[in-house]
Amino acid sequence: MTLDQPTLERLAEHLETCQLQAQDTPKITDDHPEMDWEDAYAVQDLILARKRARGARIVGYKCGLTSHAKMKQMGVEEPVFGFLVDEYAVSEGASIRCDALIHPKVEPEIAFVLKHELAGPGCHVGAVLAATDFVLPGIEVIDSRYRDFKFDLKSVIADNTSAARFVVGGQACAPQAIDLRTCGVVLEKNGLPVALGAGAAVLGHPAAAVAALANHLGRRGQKIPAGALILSGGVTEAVAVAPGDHVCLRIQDMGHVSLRFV
Ligand code: OOG
Ligand code: MG
Repeated sequence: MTLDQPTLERLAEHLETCQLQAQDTPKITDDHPEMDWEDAYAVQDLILARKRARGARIVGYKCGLTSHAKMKQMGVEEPVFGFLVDEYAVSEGASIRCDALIHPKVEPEIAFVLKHELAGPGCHVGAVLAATDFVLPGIEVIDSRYRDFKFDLKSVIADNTSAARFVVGGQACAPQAIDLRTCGVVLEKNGLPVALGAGAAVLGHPAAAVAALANHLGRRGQKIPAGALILSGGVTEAVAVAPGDHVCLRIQDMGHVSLRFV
């Protein structure tokens, strides 16, 4: 840790206020170049603490920058992890107000729901599949609080990895019933396919992203609890959306889920 507690708390307040007021900010490492990884996750934890103090409930976790398409799009090389709270969840087919967001983008993801807890270190794809109750399609709406989505890894971790909204839906499937590597992923905007991929784009197998999350939490003395929902990371690059857009994610053998932006 290089930053003191008052600075960490000030940064958490600043980033969460930017989220709640839909205002952008320069990346925080501009003013704090000495910030380290622990500081970055400490700011994220303090944002979660602020939300919990107002009654928010944690519903799960997200993995980010787990595909080459996303790493290339954002110019970074390592996965990052964030939390999901109930205020981010929207229902299938919901209309999302763009005026509550800065510059939203959508990502096609495979969501996991666990029936057993997962603990790292040493968590692997097999352990994830054994602990998974079902998988289902999920659209993540990301909205970096940083101007023009320009950030480095530490800044984006502090900003809870751009988390803003998510929806899951379609067909819940047992993980053994589907080949999560070869399943086709089609993201449509206004009826046209705008991004295409397959599950293997995410670290070779989306369950590997969940294992990486369990190992990350294990290093911090935490586990993924039973019942948690995990977004395993965008399969393709993220696609910008604007009022009037309708977005539909189709995943082979897993049905579809959609959202509207107003
Ligand atoms: C960071 C969040 C990335 C994903 O699925 O890769 C992410 C960002 O690109 O703003 O959620
Ligand atoms: Mg994502």
